[in-house]
Amino acid sequence: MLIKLFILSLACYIGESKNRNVLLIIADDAGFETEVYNNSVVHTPNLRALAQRSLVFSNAFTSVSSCSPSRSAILTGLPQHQNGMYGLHQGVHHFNSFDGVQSLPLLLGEANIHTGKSQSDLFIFELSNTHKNYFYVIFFSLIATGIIGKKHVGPGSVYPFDYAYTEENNSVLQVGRNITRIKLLVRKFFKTHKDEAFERRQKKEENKGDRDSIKDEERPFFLYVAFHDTHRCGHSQPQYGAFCEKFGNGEMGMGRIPDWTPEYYKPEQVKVPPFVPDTPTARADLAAQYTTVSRLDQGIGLVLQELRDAGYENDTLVIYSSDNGIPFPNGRTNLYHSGIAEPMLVSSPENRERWGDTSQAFVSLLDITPTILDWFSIPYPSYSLPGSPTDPVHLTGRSLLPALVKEPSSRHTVYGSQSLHEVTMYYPIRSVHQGAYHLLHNLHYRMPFPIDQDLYVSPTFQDLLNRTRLSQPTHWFKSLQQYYYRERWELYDTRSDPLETRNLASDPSLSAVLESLRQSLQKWQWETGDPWVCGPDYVLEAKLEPHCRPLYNGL
Ligand SMILES: [Ca+2]
Repeated sequence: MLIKLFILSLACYIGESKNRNVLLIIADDAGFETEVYNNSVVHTPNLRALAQRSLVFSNAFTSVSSCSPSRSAILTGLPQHQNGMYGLHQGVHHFNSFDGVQSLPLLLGEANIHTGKSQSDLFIFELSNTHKNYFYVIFFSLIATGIIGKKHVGPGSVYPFDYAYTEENNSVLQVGRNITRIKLLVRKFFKTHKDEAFERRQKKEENKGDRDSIKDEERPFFLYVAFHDTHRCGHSQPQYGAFCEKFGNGEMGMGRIPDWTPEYYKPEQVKVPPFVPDTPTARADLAAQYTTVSRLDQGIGLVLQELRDAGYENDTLVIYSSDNGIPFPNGRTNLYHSGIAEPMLVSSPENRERWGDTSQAFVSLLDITPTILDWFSIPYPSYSLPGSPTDPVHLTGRSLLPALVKEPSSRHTVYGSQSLHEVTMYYPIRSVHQGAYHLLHNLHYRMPFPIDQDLYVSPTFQDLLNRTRLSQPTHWFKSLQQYYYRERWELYDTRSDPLETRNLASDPSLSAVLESLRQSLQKWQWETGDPWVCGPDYVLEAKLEPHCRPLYNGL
């Protein structure tokens, strides 16, 4: 009888949620290998279906081309130099955001406090014993937060989630690549969410006896599904192939992911991005990546089906993007276009006007936090951080919600900021991309550009190294020497030169453009409390009135 009642109550919830929810799906190192961005080879029907319900951004960029820094920027709206996550979080790299950072999960989790809506989310019940009544006050955050997959940020106090299945308490392969497990974890999140609402409704009925006051006990939710696909895996689990494309494919020793139908591609089929060497080795590498894309795409399909089955599809803002460029030379860890351009789909059930459209607006992953706060109508709090202790932090990103209604006319600029990837990879770069022009400032340009361990052992990079060493044709658009040693200022006209091969920084006809971009970049650096704002030829004296003092070091 009780079970029947429970099922009946749950059934009542399905389809009647009145909340606004968010599902944020972030892929790992994924790029434009999808039908959504006109790759006609790789088969991604689930992303294509999501795109039909989304505004598709063709000029979306990460502010930093490295995992943890990018994930921290996604979850805080602050660039890495401002939130403190200068490099990778795990192992010896050991980077963390500043303790005082007000991240998205923190703001959503404490939304009752910040919005003053505590009355909607606090209930009191009393238990009597023989002597006196005890009053228990139970606080629930206004918005339930969940993470499934790769977290890769810290400290835990800055990035708290109510429901967490990540590499911190599970195998990252299981929670980030096993799409059946991910599906079941999403299902469990929704069930836990509904069960909690059911319990709250019951408690209110028991303790208040006022049926009219029982409205919607279900909290809104923010669910962050962070796939580990399509990251490489030759560095960490080489037994599963260069992209873990064999993990769970059913072959001997690979295990089997029941919901995954692997799709295989021949090296001669793949579309080689123009910044990747066109060699048999790189093609085989890309074919493996495509197989992993099929797992990501099918995983996204499963997650969206769970959302639909739980009755949330028409109440949930869905955002899909990736954290950084694809793990090929000139991609991840670079602020070149190939390292920062990201897929970005935003699907709002409330704004269907532009479903299936493409936006040319320049948008940033720094816009994700303001977008989600806007969706939940939560204001950004006033506080300061170590980079600018006397100035309150403000978000330089902007909500994407207005773009879902009308193509914006004022989005032409995005900024980039990279400091490290691995702890040994110090190579600070700042950049601004405005309309056709992309300006990069390589602060320590006299050092060789560093290479991460994961890329180093990749088939494509090993092939490039060997061909260079043996003086064979590399079939790459630049030499390794050019890749390692860069000019201090790089200015590209990305419309006439999308591959960014002709540095126009010393072109006298563009001196006004260069100066204007330098000023914009520096203004953003000051606004975001960038400790690198004066480098490499000046020193930031930050006390009292922060300003740059000259070093006379000849730069
Ligand atoms: Ca990544």
